[in-house]
Amino acid sequence: MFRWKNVHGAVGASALAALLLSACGPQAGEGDQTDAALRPPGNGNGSGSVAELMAARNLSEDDVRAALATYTPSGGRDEYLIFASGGHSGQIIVIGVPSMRILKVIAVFTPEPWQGYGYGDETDALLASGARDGQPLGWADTHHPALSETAGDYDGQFLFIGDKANARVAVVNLKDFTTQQIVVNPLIQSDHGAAFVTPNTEYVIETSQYPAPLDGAFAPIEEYDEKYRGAVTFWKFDRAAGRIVPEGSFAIELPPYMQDLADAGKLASDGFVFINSFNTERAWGGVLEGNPPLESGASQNDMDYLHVIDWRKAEALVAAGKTETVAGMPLLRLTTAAAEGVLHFVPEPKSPHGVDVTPDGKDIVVGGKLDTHGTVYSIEKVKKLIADKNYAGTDPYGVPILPFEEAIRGQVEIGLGPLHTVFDDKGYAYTSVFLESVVAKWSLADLKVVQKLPSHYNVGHITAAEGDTVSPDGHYVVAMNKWALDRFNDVGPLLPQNFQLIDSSGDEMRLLYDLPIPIGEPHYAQMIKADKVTPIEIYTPVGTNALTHAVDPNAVTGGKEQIERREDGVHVHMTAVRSHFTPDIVRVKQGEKIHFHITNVEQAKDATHGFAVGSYNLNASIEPGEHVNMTMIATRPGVFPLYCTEFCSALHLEMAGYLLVEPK
Ligand code: K7E
Ligand code: CUA
Repeated sequence: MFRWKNVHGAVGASALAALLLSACGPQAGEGDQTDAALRPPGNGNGSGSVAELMAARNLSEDDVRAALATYTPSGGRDEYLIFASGGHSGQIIVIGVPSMRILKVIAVFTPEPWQGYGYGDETDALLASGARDGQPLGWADTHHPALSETAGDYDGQFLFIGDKANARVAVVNLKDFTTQQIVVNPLIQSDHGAAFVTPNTEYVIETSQYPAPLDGAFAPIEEYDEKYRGAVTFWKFDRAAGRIVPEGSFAIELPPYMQDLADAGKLASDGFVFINSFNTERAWGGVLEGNPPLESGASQNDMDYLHVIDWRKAEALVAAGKTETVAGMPLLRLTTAAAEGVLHFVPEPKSPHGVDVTPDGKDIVVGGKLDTHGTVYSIEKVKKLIADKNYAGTDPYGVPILPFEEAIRGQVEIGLGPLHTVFDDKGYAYTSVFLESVVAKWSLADLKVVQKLPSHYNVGHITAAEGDTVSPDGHYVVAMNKWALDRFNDVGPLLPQNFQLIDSSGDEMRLLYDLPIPIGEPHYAQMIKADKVTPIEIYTPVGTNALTHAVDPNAVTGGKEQIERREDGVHVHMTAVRSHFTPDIVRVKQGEKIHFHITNVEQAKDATHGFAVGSYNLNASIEPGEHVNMTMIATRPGVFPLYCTEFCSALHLEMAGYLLVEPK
């Protein structure tokens, strides 16, 4: 009846488990627990026996088993961390596994008030650096986070994420979980195959989605075939500096197909990048003009093209100066890429979506979307076809096409709408099947499905423990569901997304937990062993700027606080410590510019202070040892309380002062 060995987390020997085994008989509730039957744990039931609690809440043994596999006592730590895209919020969500507790929201492309992100000089400038052609952007459509890798393994140092709507990529430092950089791609107007990294994080890959003229210029849509293009950008990453270096980056021009997801080869396929495409029909809509809508125009062909890119060869051509500079970016032209063997196509069934390289790098799995198969390409075969120049033809842009049948190892019949695939340590792949709302587990060796687990509902991406590395852990899979329907209390017409934690350690997948995500649609996430990430606990030395990770030139030490009038305005050199600001009274004249330089001089973990001036949109979060700079112009006269916004001590409410703006 029980299969404790399938439950990850070693609960079998616990006293609670023993009690459960003795206390409860067989239960009916296999599989889904319907919400209508659940009763809250209150009403004194929590003090009864486990059997009584189960009966009172109508919990099955499966429910209790799942609870034991995820419950993390107070003070307990999680074994894995998920870094999930925050979708439309433009942020990143950090989630502990197996508890599924949300641990942090990392502010990336949008302001985050609690962290004071977007309310001070440095983070204002960082967000402003993400403007496109001077247009400030108030949101992002974040899709794919990518952890930095060393030798194909997550190394826990950096995190990257792409913004589909505005073709941007951001760099997050996992030393303090803060965003360091936003780069705007000058060549393309939207991206999707972003961010993905090469096995040693030499490059962060960003591929366009919707074709447009590459120089950002206008061209009539009727000139789509001639003037519209896609591109893949290889952003050079300088690990020591923790920054993308635009000067060392390059791009490759691609035909005006809609390039979709990307993955970097590793081990056997090291040196390659694979990018899916759809709309090789080059349809562009125009429903009022007598054209078919894009969705049908783009779905005519039985095959689209998997792009196989030899990035080391491209790198060598760039070094040899075989590029043109377009929009400030060295660009390898399509004709050069095709002629020099940088770019090859392999047909792929019909409007594919996910492309995922297996842990050994030998196979590339493509999800069919409008096909029921997962197609498994063999890099060995692909390499041989390329070496032999064994082509089935060329596309209209002269790109050689490899013969489909000779490039694949086989196909696996998965179901309706396979999208994304992740891997475990036992030779299994897990594919999200959108239309069928299941996670399909299949064997890489014989390409046979062994189990389908219902998801709730419409699973999009899927992530696995260390799943994109050369050595996945195999413990957990998370289905990232687009629809939640009947899973949670109703909260109006816009429902949360639903992350479902699945135990994948045993022979059969088991559903453990549902986590609603209420801030956007997180397309993708990566899951890393928690002990690989070793963030700092406080900023040291005192006065460190979180953006530069160096002592700020304006850092203030105790005893050196002062208010100084300079040519460029009033400089307030301030310290924060439990429970006062020094200075606490700031007197200025209407119209003066004020520069606040505030150092939290504390070195105690978690001793954060906030700093706010109401009515002036000033808001900082100053972590222990951190220094922030904020600028304002005292346009309106009056008396403005300034105060600490974090309940930092018993005398937190007294951690306050005044900004006095005297009328002219
Ligand atoms: Cu499938 Cu942007 Cu990876 Cu959405 S994408 S799910
Ligand atoms: Cu410092 Cu409240």
